[in-house]
Amino acid sequence: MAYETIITEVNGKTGLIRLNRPKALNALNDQLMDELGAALGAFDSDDGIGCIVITGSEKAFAAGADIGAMAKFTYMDVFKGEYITRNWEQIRRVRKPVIAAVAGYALGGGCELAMMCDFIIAAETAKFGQPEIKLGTMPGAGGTQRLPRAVSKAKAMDLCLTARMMDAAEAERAGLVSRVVPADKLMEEALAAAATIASMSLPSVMMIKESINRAYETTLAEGVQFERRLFHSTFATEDQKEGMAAFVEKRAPAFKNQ
Ligand code: CO8
Repeated sequence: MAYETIITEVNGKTGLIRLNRPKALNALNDQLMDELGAALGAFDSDDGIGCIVITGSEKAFAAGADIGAMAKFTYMDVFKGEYITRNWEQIRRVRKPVIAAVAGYALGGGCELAMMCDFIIAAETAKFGQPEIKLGTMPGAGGTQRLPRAVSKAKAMDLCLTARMMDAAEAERAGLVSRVVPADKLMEEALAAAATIASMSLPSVMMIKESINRAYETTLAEGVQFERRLFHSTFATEDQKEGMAAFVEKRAPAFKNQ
């Protein structure tokens, strides 16, 4: 499929998606979200891919939903048409890990998109914020829900109510991003992390992602039980036999993703 608002490439076993609306700082419109959903779905069902990276440009991961496109919408337009939300669920359905490599602005829907990924690696230039309040609206793709889970209620309130931006160092201290790297090392670092993940046993990778995400949806006792059942099921895989045999034999494992 030919895309107009994103660029996709395959880097070893990593599927790379670059948001590409540079003149609008990668503002997220329906076309971009549809193409992003299609690209994620294609990489997720490609046996040759073990991890996915989403990135933007040096200046912006994404500066939010496209304000120009939204400006004139009525309540019924957004309610009935499911403006921009229609393909967001596709991101949550991806079963392989998705890393957000963020440089520059990740604002509004851009911050929400980054938070829907499994973890965020940030360049020192990254700036995160939920400035929708300045537009007379509010976050609509998880900002008021995922941000407090990631950074605490206090910081989420501060960011959503004042619209101030948080730099990469503050985002790392707050737990929103897993690592901060120099801007010129961002893609190297993100692709190396993705390659490491893609070298592991894919069934284990998918089960770990599913299990960590379950922690946000259930009680501790239920979550631990869920984890235990998945842990047990890894003993039905060839990769568990191979991984443990390789350790005992002091050699590198050769996983078959089975
Ligand atoms: N939408 C559309 N166009 C944008 C957006 C945007 N979100 N952000 C920037 N642009 C455009 C600008 O209009 C400008 O275009 P042009 O050159 O044609 O005038 C171009 O990108 C460059 O932007 P600036 O000249 O403003 O660049 P600066 O470096 O001066 O400023 C900022 C950069 C600070 C990022 C500034 O552009 C800005 O504040 N942008 C808006 C940020 C914002 O408010 N984001 C939240 C949007 S609302 C939202 O995301 C709701 C999500 C809901 C999800 C789903 C709901 C159902």
